[in-house]
Amino acid sequence: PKGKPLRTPKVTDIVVTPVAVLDPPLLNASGVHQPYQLRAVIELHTDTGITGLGEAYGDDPTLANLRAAAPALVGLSVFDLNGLATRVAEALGAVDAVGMTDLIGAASREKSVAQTVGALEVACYDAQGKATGLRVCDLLGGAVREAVPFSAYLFYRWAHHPEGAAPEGYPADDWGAALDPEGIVAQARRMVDTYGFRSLKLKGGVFEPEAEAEAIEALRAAFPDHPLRLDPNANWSVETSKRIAPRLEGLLEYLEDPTGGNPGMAEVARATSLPLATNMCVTSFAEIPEAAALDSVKIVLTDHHYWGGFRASMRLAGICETFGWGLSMHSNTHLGISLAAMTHLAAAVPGLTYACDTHSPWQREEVVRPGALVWSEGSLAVPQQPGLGVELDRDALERLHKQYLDCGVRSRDDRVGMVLADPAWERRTPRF
Ligand code: GKR
Ligand code: MG
Repeated sequence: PKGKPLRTPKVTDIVVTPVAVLDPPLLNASGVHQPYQLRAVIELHTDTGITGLGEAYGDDPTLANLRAAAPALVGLSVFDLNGLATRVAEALGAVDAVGMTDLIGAASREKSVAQTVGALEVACYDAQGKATGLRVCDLLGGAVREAVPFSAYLFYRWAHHPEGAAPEGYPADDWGAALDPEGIVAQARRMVDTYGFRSLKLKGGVFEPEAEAEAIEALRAAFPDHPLRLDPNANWSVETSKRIAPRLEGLLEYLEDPTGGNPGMAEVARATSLPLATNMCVTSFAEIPEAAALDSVKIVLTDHHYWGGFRASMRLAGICETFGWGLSMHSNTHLGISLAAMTHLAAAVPGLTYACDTHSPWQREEVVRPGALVWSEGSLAVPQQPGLGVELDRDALERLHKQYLDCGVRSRDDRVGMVLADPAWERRTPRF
């Protein structure tokens, strides 16, 4: 009835279910993707019967942090996000710094707390939306765009996982290998034809930088009007970056993390007119002052999974605006709950003007029911249902959890497959 105050849902229980999903052998600076990627599905139950959904990494340290924080949230209103942050920080106390991958900067205690807050905050927002009938993007201040553009995430890759990496009968996908410019152009063609992507991002740091520059030139010839990006994941030295960057000028909308650390990035920035972007040297608020002082980057990639959630990403957006930096969005292998979260966030941040990254085209398994996230012209329309607008597929959750139990993978380690393929392989930072 009119005037009746909203009964704010309070947390009664949080269930964290790890799942494993099939993943192809995508190559990067750290090695090669394992046959299974791990994710955690979060169900935040409340005393009104509403359940909020969230998704996080599914490696052991992330699960441990989520499970350590969960009991401290019982009784918390899903609208009390400051309370959420305080309770998680207290519950995690002297938590160790954990990093899922060395491709998103150094691990720190601050980031471990931020990752845990971020995962649980998404579930709180989903519950808020379900309680109020509003979409998450509306709770975040309103959609400034109803269609969110994403980029095609191109990877050098093998057709199959190396022998010994995957169990017998493991189903390969039908993308085949992509190990040279022709392979990358063919991959891009399929992505563009299937999804309608505009921006094309090549994951680099795998082969000699000259070979990767050739792939970018081949993409430019095949797609004269598509914005291009290259991301060597800091696998180039400063000298190599300074040698290669001029060749890429006029070809890229941005060069992402050619080299590691703000001082090195600043030196490269002084040597090229290319704007430098990062999800490696600015990955927490603590790293911003150095980047600003050194003028190391022009674009920062946000990611609600490790920046600390939607509100932290919006704070980052404000800081980027202050410094005149652009904002883009980083991705790791993810499922539909995270894709919905990324879409709502990108819809609600005016300054997020670059197409967001997504690993979606590489994903063959899903935990949400189909229909909520539909690709059109490289974009996703923001789901219309309250909250995140996605529904959990319980059968899929059960199946993917069983796959988790059976597969034996408990943390991300891209070295494993690489060493199986080449026992002499070593991670070197930078390699080139
Ligand atoms: O999935 O291999 C991958 C990516 O390399 C990922 O781990 C990175 O964190 O996408 C990321 C990036 O932009 O650096
Ligand atoms: Mg990157």
